[in-house]
Amino acid sequence: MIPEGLIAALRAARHVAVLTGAGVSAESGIPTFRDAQTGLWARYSPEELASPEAFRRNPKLVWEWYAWRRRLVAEAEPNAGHYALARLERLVPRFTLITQNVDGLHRRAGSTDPIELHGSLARARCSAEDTLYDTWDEGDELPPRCPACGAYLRPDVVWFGELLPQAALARAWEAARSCDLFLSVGTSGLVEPAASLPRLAYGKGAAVAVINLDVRPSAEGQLFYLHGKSGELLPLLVGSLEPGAEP
Ligand code: BV8
Repeated sequence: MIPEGLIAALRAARHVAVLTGAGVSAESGIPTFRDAQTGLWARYSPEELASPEAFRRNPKLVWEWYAWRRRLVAEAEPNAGHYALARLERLVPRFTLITQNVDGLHRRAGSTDPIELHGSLARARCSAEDTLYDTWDEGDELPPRCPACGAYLRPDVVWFGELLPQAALARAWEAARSCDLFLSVGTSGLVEPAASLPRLAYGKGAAVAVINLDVRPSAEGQLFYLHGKSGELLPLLVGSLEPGAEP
C-alpha cells in the first residue's frame, strides 16, 4: 500500500513539508470545492462566491455561504488524516504543515502551527480597515458591521484574485525549498500559488509524494503517487515511523 521507497524517504527525512487541500477534510463531511454544492448552494460555484466581486455585488449572500460552511465545520470533527499529520509533526526532526483549507480542522486535531495560506473561517475582518475579529454579533443585518467603523465585516479568507498573506506564503516557499520530503495531500493542485509548492520542492531535490483520490500519474515532480483516501493512507504512512513499526 505504501511504497517502500516512500517509507525510506520518510524515515531519512530531516524536514518533512506537507501541503493539504480540501480533500483531507472530505472524510470529516466538509464538501470540497470540486464536490457539487448541496441544497441552497447547488446553483452557485465556489469560484463565483469566493471573490471580492461577489462580495461587492451581494455581501449578504457571500456572508451566508460562509456562515453555512462555518456551521458545517462546527458540527464536523477532524478525521484520521488530520490526526496522523498531528502525530507526524512529533515524529520528524522538522515539520511544516501548509494548508489551503480554512476550516481549522488541523489545529483541532493538534497540529501546532499550520500555515493557513488561504486564511480561516473562524475569523472575520473589517472590509474597510482590515481589523480582525474572532467573535462578532450575527444579528438581523448580514453581513454584520465593524463595531469600530460600521463597514461590513467579511470572512478572513483569501478570495480568488486576492493576494495571499505574504508572511504565510514566504514561510511556505521556504519550507518547499528546504524540505527533503514534500507530501501533497487531498488537493487538485489547480489553485496558484499553492499548486507550485510541490514543483518547487522537487526542483530543489526533495522527494515528492501525492496522496489523492483522483491522483493522476502525471507531470514531473511526482516521485510517488498514492491513490486513495487521506484518512486511510496518512495513518498507514505515519504508522511506518511509529515505534514497533516493521523495520
Ligand atoms: C493570487 C479560500 C495574485 C476561500 C481559496 C485570473 C484572475 C485572478 C487570479 C487568477 C487568474 N487566473 C489564475 C489566477 C490565480 C488564481 C487561481 O489559481 N485560479 C485558479 C482557479 C486557476 N489564484 C488566486 O487568485 C490566488 N491569488 O494568485 O493572487 C493575483 C492577484 C490578481 C490577479 C492574478 C494573480 C488566491 C487563491 C485562493 C483562493 N481561495 N480558498 C474559501 O475557501 O472560500 S482556494 C480554494 O479552492 C481552496 O482553498 C483550494 O485551494 C482550492 C481548490 O478547492 P478544492 O478543489 O475543493 O480542493 P482541492 O483543490 O484541494 O481538491 C480536492 C481534492 O481532494 C481533489 O483532487 C479530490 O480528488 C481530492 N479528494 C477528495 N476526497 C479525498 C481526496 N483526496 C484524498 N482523500 C480524500 N478523502
